[in-house]
Amino acid sequence: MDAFASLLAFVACASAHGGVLYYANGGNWYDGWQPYNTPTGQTSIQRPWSSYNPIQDATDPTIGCNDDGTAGALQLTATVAAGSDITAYWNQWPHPTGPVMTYLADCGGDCTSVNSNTAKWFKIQEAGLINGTVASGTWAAGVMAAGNSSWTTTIPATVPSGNYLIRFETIALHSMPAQFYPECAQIEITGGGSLQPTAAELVSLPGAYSNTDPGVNINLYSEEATTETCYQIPGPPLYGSDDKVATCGSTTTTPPPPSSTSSSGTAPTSTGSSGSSGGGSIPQFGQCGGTGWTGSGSCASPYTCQVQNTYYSQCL
Ligand SMILES: *[C@@H]1O[C@H](CO)[C@@H](O)[C@H](O)[C@H]1NC(C)=O
Ligand SMILES: *[C@@H]1O[C@H](CO)[C@@H](O)[C@H](O)[C@H]1NC(C)=O
Ligand SMILES: [Cu+2]
Repeated sequence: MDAFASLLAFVACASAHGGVLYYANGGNWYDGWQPYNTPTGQTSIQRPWSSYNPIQDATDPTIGCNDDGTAGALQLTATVAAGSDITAYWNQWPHPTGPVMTYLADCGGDCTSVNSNTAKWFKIQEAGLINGTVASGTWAAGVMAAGNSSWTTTIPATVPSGNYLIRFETIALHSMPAQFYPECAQIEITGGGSLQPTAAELVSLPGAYSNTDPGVNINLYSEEATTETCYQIPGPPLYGSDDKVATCGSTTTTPPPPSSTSSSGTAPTSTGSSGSSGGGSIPQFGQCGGTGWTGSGSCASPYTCQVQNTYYSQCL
């Protein structure tokens, strides 16, 4: 291949993958990291990342934040209210098949000195197969691609205030091995609650995923995929959840059984209008209920408020 052809191949390859370029929260707009500009002088809330290319090993040392784990030279931190929405804007997202997840890790102080490979992560949002079959259904990554290549997550109102790394991730399943696209930013959460993640909810990255996880080692073109409607999202149980919830399309998302012991008598302050139909304004994947949730309204049509766990209901 001559130099020009290999340059073309490089450009085509780069444009076929991606990463987060901007964030928005509470009316503020934050530049992300620009991997193909010089790092010198770049200020961003995002942790520097070097490549649009995917990570294709679930145990890769860069799977935490698509980097060596360290902060940028001029690293910024965004102040984000608990209970507010934060949106990550990716480049034109080309891979519509796979889950989207969001994690937090408490830095225990300023995140800038924290290596993400030593962080303990908990998952605050996840969406996998939205409807249909593994072979031909709609996936969260497809919703992201169709939604201006952006993904919005509500910072749970129950999360304690403090400095956190936030990690948006999508896993592209169109080829094998699966392609991981993790992206991290530094935030300070204010006005938070008092619900610490449990030991079972806290994981390391690398550590939380294995190449044999059913949600990682998956062939979308197999015979079974044409009838399979469940997909097991990799990683730990969702924050506030006692059990892992399989996503089998929105119609079969099953809430964990009510636990009289874990709620210790305190009824959730709001559970949203579980199962009731749209008409409101909360978008797909937006929070619509759960302990400590103080928002109002109902899901935008055609979504319904589905209980994920005691602490979190979302519009699906
Ligand atoms: C599947 O979900 C997508 C995204 O929410 C939606 O646009 C589509 O109409 C749904 N398809 C079916 C068959 O329900
Ligand atoms: C779509 O995303 C871009 C950033 O990639 C942003 O500048 C633009 O405002 C977004 N458009 C809408 C309608 O949200
Ligand atoms: Cu790609």
